[in-house]
Amino acid sequence: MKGIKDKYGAESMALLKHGSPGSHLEHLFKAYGSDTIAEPAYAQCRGPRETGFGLTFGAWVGSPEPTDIRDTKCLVLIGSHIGENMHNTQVQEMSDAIDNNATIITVDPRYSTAASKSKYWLPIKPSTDMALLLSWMHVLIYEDIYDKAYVEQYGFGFDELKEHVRSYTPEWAYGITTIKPEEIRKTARVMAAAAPSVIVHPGRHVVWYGDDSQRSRAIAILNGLLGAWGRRGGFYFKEKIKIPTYPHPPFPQPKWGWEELGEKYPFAEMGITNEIVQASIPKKDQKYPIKAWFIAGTNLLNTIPQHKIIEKAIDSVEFIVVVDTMPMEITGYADVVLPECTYLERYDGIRSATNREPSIALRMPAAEPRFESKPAWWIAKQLGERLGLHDYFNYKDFKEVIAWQLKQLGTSLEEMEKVGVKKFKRKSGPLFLKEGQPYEFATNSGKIEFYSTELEEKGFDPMPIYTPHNEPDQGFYRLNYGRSPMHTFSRTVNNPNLNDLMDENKLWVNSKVARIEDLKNNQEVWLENQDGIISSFPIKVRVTERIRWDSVYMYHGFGHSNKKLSRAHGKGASDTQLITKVTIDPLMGGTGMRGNFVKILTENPHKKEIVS
Ligand SMILES: Nc1nc2c(c(=O)[nH]1)N[C@H]1C(S)=C(S)[C@@H](COP(=O)(O)OP(=O)(O)OC[C@H]3O[C@@H](n4cnc5c(=O)[nH]c(N)nc54)[C@H](O)[C@@H]3O)O[C@H]1N2
Ligand SMILES: Nc1nc2c(c(=O)[nH]1)N[C@H]1C(S)=C(S)[C@@H](COP(=O)(O)OP(=O)(O)OC[C@H]3O[C@@H](n4cnc5c(=O)[nH]c(N)nc54)[C@H](O)[C@@H]3O)O[C@H]1N2
Ligand SMILES: [Mo]
Repeated sequence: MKGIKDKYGAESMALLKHGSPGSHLEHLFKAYGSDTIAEPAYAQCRGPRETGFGLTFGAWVGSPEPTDIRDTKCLVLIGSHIGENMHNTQVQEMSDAIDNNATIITVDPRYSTAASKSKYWLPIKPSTDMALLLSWMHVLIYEDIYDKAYVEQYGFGFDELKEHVRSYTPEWAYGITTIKPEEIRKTARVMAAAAPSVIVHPGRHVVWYGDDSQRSRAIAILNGLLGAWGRRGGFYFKEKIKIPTYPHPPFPQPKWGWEELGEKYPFAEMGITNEIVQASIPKKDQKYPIKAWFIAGTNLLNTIPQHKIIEKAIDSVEFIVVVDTMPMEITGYADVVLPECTYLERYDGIRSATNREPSIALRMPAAEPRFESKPAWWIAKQLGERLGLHDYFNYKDFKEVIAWQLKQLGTSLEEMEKVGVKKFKRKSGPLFLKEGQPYEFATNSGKIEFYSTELEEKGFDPMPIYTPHNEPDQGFYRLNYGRSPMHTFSRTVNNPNLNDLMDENKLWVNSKVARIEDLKNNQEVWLENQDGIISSFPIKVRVTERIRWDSVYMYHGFGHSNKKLSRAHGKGASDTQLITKVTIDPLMGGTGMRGNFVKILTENPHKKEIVS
């Protein structure tokens, strides 16, 4: 790290991180002089939705989502498969909503678990959601069933929106989405009848087709028309406790960092992982060259699409450090692996959550770290001291930092070790708007922007438009993927208990496709994508009516190639390996990953290579 700093400047060392270890290393990096930091939870996850909601309501959705699912009368899920996507609070609140007879509308080309709990399942043709969203707006506006008082008081640009969606009739959308016009009208009326206790859910993993910020804006606009933001059963005003910063000298000011790397994308508000990867491949006259990577808690090869580019970047950088809890694909590329102990064996930063009531939570060790593993805070501190940054790590044990912070918050380590989670009283005011209450949104106009002044200023469509996306060629199916309820991304497949529950993913194939391709249940197949990339390992077929015939589906996170993962190695296929094409969101740089197509191979394509 010293060498990189002396030779190229600290900015040339990038931190790619996710989760708790990331915050300790972020502290180290800022002290060291680098703000070249990014995490996949932005450009591979929820970035576009924050842009879309930010431009409309002047506020990020944020995490956890301030959705009042518990009290909603109508929940609309657009490719958000809560129940398989195990965001616990949302799953629990959704089951409360089901008990309360809330209407659930699920838009998904797949009959997800959420779809099975829904009154309306709209099996949309993949990639066409924008058409449905625009025609829902059309129905709400032209049937005069939107929340007029709310729109009049808080909305900006309604007349422009009304004109904009005039031609987006349900009949128009039918031809694109395959959803019948009467279904579109009926579901729009159901939403309007429930309003304002209705949630058109923002989703979470929303990097799909490249126009994702705009699709998220369409979702935000619908919520605005229904008067759902700041209303019971819609979205509540969240509140969070600010954790005081443990005293340290000010950080040095880097010459460039994540912002400059993402300067092509005017609405990027966090580091873009794929831009860091690109900047690590040397080019002529490079303004922001990256020479080394520090990776903590993110398995890049299963996380960021376009393996070829990542591998080229890995070959180009001079030095790679990986902090991980176990041997993964990424640890195989490291010059140095620093083994972290697991979350059950360490203290971490205090978690402060946005909820109806703000709360903090303590992570503390239940057991001693094993072998040579250490907590990330210890790793960061040891490195910091060797880099001459003692003043930024002015404590013996991170426990002292936590104890100090908790004291400032009027509690103590002793109390938190007993209670684990502590709620605080709200200070920011009520959860919801009162009837007619004046309210200023943090947008240019101070209102909910149906017409975005910021997008107009920067030369983008001020209101979302429908753009057709690529379609599979003959013999190819769209590669669709999502969460396994038993697993977290690619990180838990080797865990013995979770591996017992699910040890491989399967390829969901519609029975019509199975007939055409002559496939049987549990038959092993290989997949070849539009760029000729073939899955390293076979995947078993699951014949089902629960997926449309134009796509196939698999759980993300399987098909591990590191042999040290004794249970996970070679089990199932990796969706990431087959995602070689991305469509970048021009607003914030997210990688749209759902424009990849595969054909199904029944003969082992790798066998031939071995024989010859
Ligand atoms: N068990 C478990 N839960 C998790 C996670 C985990 O790893 N494991 N990860 C968490 C994280 S970080 C995230 S971001 C969330 C992600 O969770 P979500 O945002 O809910 O889900 P995705 O995985 O993006 O979406 C998968 C769904 O989108 C559907 N879909 C695919 N294409 C289209 C389309 O064109 N239109 C529509 N309408 N639907 C489509 C798929 O059929 C599938 O049902 O899950 C969180 N929860
Ligand atoms: N193809 C495809 N790509 C995706 C997605 C998808 O659905 N499909 N989903 C995207 C989304 S929504 C997200 S949020 C990202 C998530 O992306 P990542 O967070 O990178 O997900 P994982 O692949 O689980 O990699 C996590 C790594 O952290 C390690 N790890 C686990 N716990 C700890 C710990 O306590 N300390 C340390 N130091 N390491 C730990 C694991 O061993 C593993 O190597 O992936 C994105 N990428
Ligand atoms: Mo995510």
